[in-house]
Amino acid sequence: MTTQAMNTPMKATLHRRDVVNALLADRGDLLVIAGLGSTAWDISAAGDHDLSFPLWGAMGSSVMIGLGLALAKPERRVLVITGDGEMLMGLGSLATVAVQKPANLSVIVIDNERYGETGMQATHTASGVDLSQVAAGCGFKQARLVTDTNGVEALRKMVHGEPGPNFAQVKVIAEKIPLILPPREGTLLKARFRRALNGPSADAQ
Ligand SMILES: Cc1ncc(C[n+]2csc(CCOP(=O)(O)OP(=O)(O)O)c2C)c(N)n1
Ligand SMILES: [Mg+2]
Repeated sequence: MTTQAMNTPMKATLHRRDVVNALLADRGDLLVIAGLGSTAWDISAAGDHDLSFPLWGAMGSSVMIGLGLALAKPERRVLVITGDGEMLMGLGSLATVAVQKPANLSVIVIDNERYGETGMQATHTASGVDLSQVAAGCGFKQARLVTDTNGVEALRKMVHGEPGPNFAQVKVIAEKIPLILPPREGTLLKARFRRALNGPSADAQ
């Protein structure tokens, strides 16, 4: 288990769109779930994709959805990208993932220390709650705190190949950026994801 403790407050330097673009470059057949709000816009800005499932609601559930997918498709790599607010709402899911031990699942929290989507109110990570330590304490195989581009590059390797469950909290600048919306319709998002994953026969299910 590797952890990097955050002992002193630091000023974030990473831009969230750069982080997500880097993480999703050459994504191959990676399955991607995004939490509601800004991370859903971020993965859309990186390029809408049939194997992306951006949540429009269900706050606090992204990790559980990723866990179900990872258990159902153990031969595929699964990435959950979500916000600190969304993660804080579903903290218990980290314990469940650690108990289930899906080796193919990575969870990456884009941590702007704000509920960005609803007006930049401070979240508990702004007061020092360290999500990577929570994940480590639950029993994730890896739990990292990432603050620079080298760390982001290393995450690509983690997401695509390193045995998990893996967790990373990436500190990003709290900035308002243009919305890039994915398709709005849940039925469409579900159907295209299932078809891309399971082939045309998925339509009948
Ligand atoms: C149950 C529930 N509570 C509150 C909201 C309103 N809401 C939508 S997005 C969001 C903030 C998300 O913050 P975070 O996950 O940190 O994402 P950010 O936009 O900061 O990247 C909130 C409070 C909601 N959609 N559902
Ligand atoms: Mg946030």
